[in-house]
Amino acid sequence: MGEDVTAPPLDGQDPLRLLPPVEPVRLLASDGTLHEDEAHPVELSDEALLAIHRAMVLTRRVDREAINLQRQGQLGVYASCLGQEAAQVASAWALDEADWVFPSYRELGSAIVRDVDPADLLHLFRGTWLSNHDPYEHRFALLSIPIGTQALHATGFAMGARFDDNPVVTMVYFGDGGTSEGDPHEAMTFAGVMQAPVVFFVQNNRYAISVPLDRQTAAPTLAHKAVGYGLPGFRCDGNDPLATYAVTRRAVERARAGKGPALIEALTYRMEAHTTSDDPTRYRSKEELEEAARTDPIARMRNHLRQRDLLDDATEARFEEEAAERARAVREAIYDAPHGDPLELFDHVYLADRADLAAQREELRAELATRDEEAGADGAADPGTGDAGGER
Ligand SMILES: Cc1ncc(C[n+]2csc(CCOP(=O)(O)OP(=O)(O)O)c2C)c(N)n1
Repeated sequence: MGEDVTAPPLDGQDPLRLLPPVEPVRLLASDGTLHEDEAHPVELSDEALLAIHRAMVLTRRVDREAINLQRQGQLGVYASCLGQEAAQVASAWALDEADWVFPSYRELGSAIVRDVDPADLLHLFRGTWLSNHDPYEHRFALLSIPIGTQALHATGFAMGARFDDNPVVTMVYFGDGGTSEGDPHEAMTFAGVMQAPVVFFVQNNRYAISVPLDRQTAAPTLAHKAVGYGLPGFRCDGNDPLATYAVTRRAVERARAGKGPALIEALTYRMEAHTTSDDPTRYRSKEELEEAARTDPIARMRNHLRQRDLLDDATEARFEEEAAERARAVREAIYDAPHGDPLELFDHVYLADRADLAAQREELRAELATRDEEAGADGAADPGTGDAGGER
């Protein structure tokens, strides 16, 4: 009692230093013109700029192929990243090779930057396996479907690295909806207290399935939430690859220098459905979509590279052809890929056996045996149909 409750924090620093400017950092106008900003230097070579564009083109082409594969019954479901290519590719580009990425289910673009074979990720959506890539080889963790859980993994990993004096930074992706979940809240609280070298990268794509941002939070912006955890908040135009890179690189560098975690809000737009199971026409208008198409990140980067004479017709055609070739390879790897034994699911949950899991395993085994018997009785089993839902 009697204490001045308005006293500044004990370290005497002004807490307002953590507040993000409300205007997001934007360096490329939608026609591709660069407006340089001394506070956000881009520092990317011409080769790197072209490589970022190439990765975005590749992401878009493979994303389209994944949707097609789902439509043909080869994937159970797929979560498209159409429109979010810059947010994903440019942010992943800001990491060093030894740094780690903790993705949600939508980060095809970041996976491509980490050289993960997209087909390896799509096995999860087919239900053949949990994912095929080696997380250690690519420093890219397995996709996380439960919203926001990966924020805890990234924070724990970053704390571990810090205890080991290993200069690794982790970056975790989650959506605007994820900011309402408990796990990112706990992760950011912990990261702030422990000064873990983790960058929380929120792709604000305006929707959590059908829930728009204004039904998600009453905060002025998502980046403002950072202050409550003692983290600096940053905002960038997530459809501007140069701004996204510059802002993320700064956050990564300060984390590596021991200055602690940060929260970045990248403003973007999910141009496809939430997943292939969703019908977005029920909650957003054609006009809104047309407006969003005008901020297309790939068109913006293409215009920029054209303006600087870094991209010509031949290079563009080569990027498109390479992307088509990769999409063909993904199709070949996924089409009719044999499903594993569903019972293997239980083998990788805990190191030691557990009675509850053993009971669930037995329940599934019995159910599958009954299904096989029924299928055998009416001759309906046809493992060659390619139906990802029915086939095991
Ligand atoms: C813990 C948990 N609750 C609910 C769901 C169902 N669910 C899947 S995606 C989603 C919305 C997520 O929205 P957002 O975090 O904005 O990410 P986006 O899908 O837009 O990339 C929900 C509620 C889930 N996967 N996990």
